[in-house]
Amino acid sequence: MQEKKDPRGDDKIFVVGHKNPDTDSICSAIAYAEFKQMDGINAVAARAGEINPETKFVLEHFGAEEPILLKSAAGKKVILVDHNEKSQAVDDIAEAEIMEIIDHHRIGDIETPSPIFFHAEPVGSSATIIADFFEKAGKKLSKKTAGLLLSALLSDTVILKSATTTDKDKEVAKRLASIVNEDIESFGMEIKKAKSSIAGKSARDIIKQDFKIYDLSKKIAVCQIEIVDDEEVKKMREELLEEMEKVRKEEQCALIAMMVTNIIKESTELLVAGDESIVEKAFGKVVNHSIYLPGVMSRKKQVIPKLEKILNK
Ligand SMILES: [Mn+2]
Repeated sequence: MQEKKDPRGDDKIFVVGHKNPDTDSICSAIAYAEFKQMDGINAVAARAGEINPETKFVLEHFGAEEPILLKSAAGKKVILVDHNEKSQAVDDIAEAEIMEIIDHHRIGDIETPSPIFFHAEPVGSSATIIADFFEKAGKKLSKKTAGLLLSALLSDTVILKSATTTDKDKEVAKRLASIVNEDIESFGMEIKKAKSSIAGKSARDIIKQDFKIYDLSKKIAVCQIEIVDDEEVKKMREELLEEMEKVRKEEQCALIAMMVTNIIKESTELLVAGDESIVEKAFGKVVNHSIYLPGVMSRKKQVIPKLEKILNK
C-alpha cells in the first residue's frame, strides 16, 4: 500500500550531490546543509551512492560523519549540489521537489515546474561556491567544515592544477587553508594519494568509482581515475578494457572512455571501449584502445566539450 505524504508535514530538505559521489559532492552537501541549518532550515546532508576512498580519508581526517544514503528522491524536497543532469542525479529525481541547485558544471537537463534558486558558476569546485556563500553571508566556517571544503576544492582542481582552476579557487583555497592550518600543496598530495591507490580494487570498482553518463545524441560515459604512478594501471589494462566493454553494454552506451590521469605528469591516457570513431573525431587516432592526451586533466573542460561537439543533439 502506498503511503500518502502530507505535503506540509515533512519539511526536511535533503542536500545531495551526484551519483558515484566524489569528495566535492559529499563535502559540498555537508557544508551546504550546515549553511542552510544556520538559517533555521531543516536541511540534511545526503549522498547518492557509496563513499570513495579519498572521501573516506577526508571525512576521517576532519572527524566528519558520512551523509545519509538517499536511495530515492521520490516525494522528497532536495537541493542538488555539484550536478544538474538527470542522468547523474539520485534515483526518481523526476518525482522530487527540487528546491535549489548549486553547481559548477555545464547546464544540463533538469527542469522544474516553478522558479528556484539556481546558482551555477564556472569555478573549479562546488565547494568554492559554497565557501564563498559563507564568506558573503558573514557566516563563520568551523575548522571541520573549512577542512571539508578545502579537500573538495583541492580534489576537484587536482591541487589547483586543473584547467578548471580559477583565481577565485586559489583565493578561497588560501582562505580555507589558513582556517584549517594546512599547507595546500602537501595536504593536496595527501588527499590525492588516498584517491590514487587502485591496489586491491576490482576493475569494475575502478570504472564505477567516478563514472558519469552523458545523454548526448548518443549515450556515452566518461569515467576518471587519478594515479601518481603509471605502473598501477598498466598491469590491469586488459582487465579494465574487458570490464569497460561489459559495463558499456549494461548501460547501453555507445562509448565508455576512461580517463587515466597522471597528476604528476599532468596528462591523461584515454582508454576507450565501444565506438572509437567518436574519440578519434574529437582527439585523434586511437591505437590499441588508447590515446595519450598530454596536458589534459579535466573531464568537464577538456574532454566533455570535445565529445559534445561531435555528438551534439
Ligand atoms: Mn565538483
